[in-house]
Amino acid sequence: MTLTPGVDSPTWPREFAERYRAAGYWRGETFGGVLRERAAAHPDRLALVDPAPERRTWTYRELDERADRLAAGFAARGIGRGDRVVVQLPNIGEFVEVVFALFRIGALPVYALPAHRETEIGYFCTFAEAVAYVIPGSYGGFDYRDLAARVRKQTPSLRHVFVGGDPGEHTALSEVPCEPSGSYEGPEPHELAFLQLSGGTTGVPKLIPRTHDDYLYSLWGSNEICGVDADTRFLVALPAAHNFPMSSPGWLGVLYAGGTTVLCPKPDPATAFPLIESERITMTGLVPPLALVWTDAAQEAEQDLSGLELVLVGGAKYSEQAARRLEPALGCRLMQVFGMAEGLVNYTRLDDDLETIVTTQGRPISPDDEVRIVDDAGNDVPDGEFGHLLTRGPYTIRGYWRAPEHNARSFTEDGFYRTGDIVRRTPTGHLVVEGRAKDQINRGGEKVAPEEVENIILAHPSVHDVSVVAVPDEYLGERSLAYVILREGALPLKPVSIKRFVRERGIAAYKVPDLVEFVDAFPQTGVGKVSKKQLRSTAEQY
Ligand code: AMP
Ligand code: DBH
Repeated sequence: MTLTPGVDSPTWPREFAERYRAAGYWRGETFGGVLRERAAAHPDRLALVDPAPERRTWTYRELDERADRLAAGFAARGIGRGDRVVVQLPNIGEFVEVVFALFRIGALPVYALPAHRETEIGYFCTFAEAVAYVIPGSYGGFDYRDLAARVRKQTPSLRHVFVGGDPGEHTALSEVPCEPSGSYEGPEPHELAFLQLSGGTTGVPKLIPRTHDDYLYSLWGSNEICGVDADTRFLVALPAAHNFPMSSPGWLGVLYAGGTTVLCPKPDPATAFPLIESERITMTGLVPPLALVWTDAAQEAEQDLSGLELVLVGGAKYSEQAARRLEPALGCRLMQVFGMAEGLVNYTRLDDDLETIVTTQGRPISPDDEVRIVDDAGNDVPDGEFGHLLTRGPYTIRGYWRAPEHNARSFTEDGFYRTGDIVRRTPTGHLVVEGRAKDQINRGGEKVAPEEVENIILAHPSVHDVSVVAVPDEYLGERSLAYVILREGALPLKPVSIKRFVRERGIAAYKVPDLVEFVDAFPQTGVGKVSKKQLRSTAEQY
């Protein structure tokens, strides 16, 4: 289970690491150490609020102590430095306790989304050789304990399942904490802190290795840009495991600054607006479809939303028209954010003019974020023209976890990450996202890798071939459409039976195709490959 630096996860060449340290970006801190320092500096300040079903709160001292006791309990069960632990928790206080406990002992959380099912979880546990898996009991109408039992059978490395709630056949998280004995050695700042998930373009999701040094820089860099400080009261409206609400500036950024994080169980206005009023929320982050819903709902809201100072919108393209409506409707500032779990994050700035805020997706956090915009042949395009976005910098990974072949395609030889996004740079250095070259569907911020869904549909006995593409959608931006060719002689099928087949395989619901169409053949490219481009333009008619 040992990790080999540079092999399991490619890292920065030494001269880059030295430069990032010398520039003061990498401060030599760890997550566990930061919480300890904040708890010492302001023990009684409120760190965390979990409002449902009854309001629970944690001061910095309480969070620090909880993390310590939980860390000691994990260590006593043999979980240690470098071990991977799949954490699949919704927006509940246990999420924050668990990840800080793991940070402290140097075990690596692998952040699964609550929507993930057997296909994804089984893969994460096997591929990461996870030793433990943390779940809620039953949540949102789904029983994660059954899922864990099935995954455990197929994953020899998995020794523990911890449950926040009624544990059933597994171990209750509440039984884990014990007296801290200081028997473990914490991680070094340059070591991995966790594995984040990529939206992906391939058959299986990629794991993104982030270090304490690099991720902490993205946090305090974001805090400076967004004006996060000890008075910030941040609402985590999106799933807490997602990179955007975690780090841009997110709940981790807010804890770094000594502010207060409030976990929102659901992102709809009926749940979020009362919390904005009662918890005096000042800041939150939303994906574009949610921002639209909030903008509309604010007109008739009975709650006092006047405490809200800043709303960040990102994850998918936010239309200019929608962006113009947000500030007047919610009575706060808007900031667009264009980021990726692999690293690079761009923000519009608080002092940008309105036109820049509503028409661009911002500029990078760091003066040392290198951005190249290139044509198909890899040559830089003149400023102002569209091209492929490549990037490298102090918080952008140099490669995915254990994926050398994929890394050879996704990174240039000199370490630039090929984002797959098509962008243009304005004279002020702001980026405008024009589109995407990668094979991915962005369903209102939730990313779907067509190949992953295609592989599942191909397993259907009546299916000869399948191609999954994006269809424009007014609300989500994009939805998914599966073009299916049936086997010769197969009985006709209804779209719903394909959807049911995918769902029954145990996969996140947002990956089930929104639409299914049966066709006789796919359009081909010159060399006889399926032309996704042409399929997409056919799909535009939807
Ligand atoms: P991931 O790599 O899964 O973290 O997803 C990051 C991707 O989301 C980016 O590469 C973009 O394709 C997309 N994305 C994120 N924010 C924005 C935004 N503000 N506008 C357009 N696309 C975005
Ligand atoms: O979409 C993303 O992955 C994303 C969007 C905004 C992100 O990772 C981020 C900000 O940090």
